[in-house]
Amino acid sequence: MDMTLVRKPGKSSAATWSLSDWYQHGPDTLSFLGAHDPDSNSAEPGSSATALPVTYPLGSAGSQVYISEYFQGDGSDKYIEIFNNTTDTRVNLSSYRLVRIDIDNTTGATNLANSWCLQLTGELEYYHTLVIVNGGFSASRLTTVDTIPTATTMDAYSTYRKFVESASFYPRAICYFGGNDPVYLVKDGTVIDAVGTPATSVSWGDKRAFVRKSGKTGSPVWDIADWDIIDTMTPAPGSVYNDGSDENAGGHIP
Ligand SMILES: [Ca+2]
Ligand SMILES: [Ca+2]
Repeated sequence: MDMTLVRKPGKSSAATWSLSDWYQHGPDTLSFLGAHDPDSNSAEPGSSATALPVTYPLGSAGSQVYISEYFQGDGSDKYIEIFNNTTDTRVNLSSYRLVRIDIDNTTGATNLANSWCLQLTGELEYYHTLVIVNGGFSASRLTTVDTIPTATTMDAYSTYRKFVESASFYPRAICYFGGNDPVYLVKDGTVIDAVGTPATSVSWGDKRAFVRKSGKTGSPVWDIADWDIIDTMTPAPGSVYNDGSDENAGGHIP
């Protein structure tokens, strides 16, 4: 049997081995190495980052709700956009979480202490987006983000809203990703969508925005071919923000 087995949440040692106690992954799946979450429901917002869903198994692809945009610009100009792809269903987000995994820029090692999980709440109207944005973003640079109505709490019924994370809450926020820190969308304990690649020091997202291509939906394993790539800054030296690179914020064409 050439595969990787990860014991399921809620399962512990048993005298008789049962395959049903284990999630089955492809051979040499290393993303769960060094961490285990005995209860995948234990990670809540504001909790310590000790029960992070880096241990969550890969699930089926997210087609109802998925990540529609990732944006990393200058400084704290960072956001993640979630899209409700259903045509007639207001989705309750309480079964969804966003997870940012901090990866060391030099060694490529996973750093759980600086990673974070955000429990989503409230409802998201069909064909609308929820934008999670770093509280330190520049309103003069991210002019489109600035115009999106702000949800005061994530309990607000959301049509085209942004949720602003605290600017002084590092690392307890999603929008503190660098160029090599993947972001996952987790539903009911399994990863249904991903931006980025785990455990590499190679930068894939620095000063870039990724906009999900029309016709593409969620995928638990990131494929850069599914995304349009936008350079948010001119190349160094003298790198400056590219005006309008956030123009896709808050809207999505599925
Ligand atoms: Ca990093
Ligand atoms: Ca968008």
